[in-house]
Amino acid sequence: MPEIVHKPDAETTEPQLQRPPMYSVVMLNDDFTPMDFVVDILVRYFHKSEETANTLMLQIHLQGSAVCGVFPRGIAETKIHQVEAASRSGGHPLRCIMEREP
Ligand code: NFA
Repeated sequence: MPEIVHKPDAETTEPQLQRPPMYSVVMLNDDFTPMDFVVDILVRYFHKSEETANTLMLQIHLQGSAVCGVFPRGIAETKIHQVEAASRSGGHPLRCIMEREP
């Protein structure tokens, strides 16, 4: 009976030299967006607990900005779009930027 010898797949034998570039989504403070609205955004789009969202919102308020999450480029772009679309719908100027990680 002929023996079937499986050749290992390239992806399991080749060293992985590159990871996808990652981007921080940074939320910016402003003087107008209500604190409760920011907390709701952090819970809905960044999956923070109510308590973590409150702490993060205060950090943005007091320090000017904070990282809400780190994602591959397409996911980071989508988060920013979702946050800004929800904010404009609510009549608020809340903004996020993305920063490439080292
Ligand atoms: N600075 C805003 C206020 O006093 C609250 C805020 C927090 C806005 C975080 C944007 C980001 N209502």
